[in-house]
Amino acid sequence: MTHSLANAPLAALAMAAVLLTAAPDAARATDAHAHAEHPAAAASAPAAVPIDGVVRKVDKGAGKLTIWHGDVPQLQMGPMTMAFRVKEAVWLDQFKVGDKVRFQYQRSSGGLTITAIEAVR
Ligand SMILES: [Cu+2]
Repeated sequence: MTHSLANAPLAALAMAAVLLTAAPDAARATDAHAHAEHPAAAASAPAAVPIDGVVRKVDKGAGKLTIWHGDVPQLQMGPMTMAFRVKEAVWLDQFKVGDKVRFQYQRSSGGLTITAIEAVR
């Protein structure tokens, strides 16, 4: 069967390509958290980790909430302030500067988007 012989190297090449593409993300995930670029760990894993934070800014024009959060070991993040898009625009009205919140976010090509958020007392 010449077919299987010809296909085997192709499959190997495809596998290598997948590994090569995946490698940079995997490498970055082990890096210490850099403030400028959010950790790849948050991108590759569905960010279902609830994060406690405090609203620092509400930007209705940009449709963004800026939130400070403390240490999040699961996402390899130390305390920092981050700006997020919001899944529901109404959240920009519901939350104000100084509110304590618990939220979850996802990373996509459009940036970081809060997918769930609730007030915390
Ligand atoms: Cu962060």
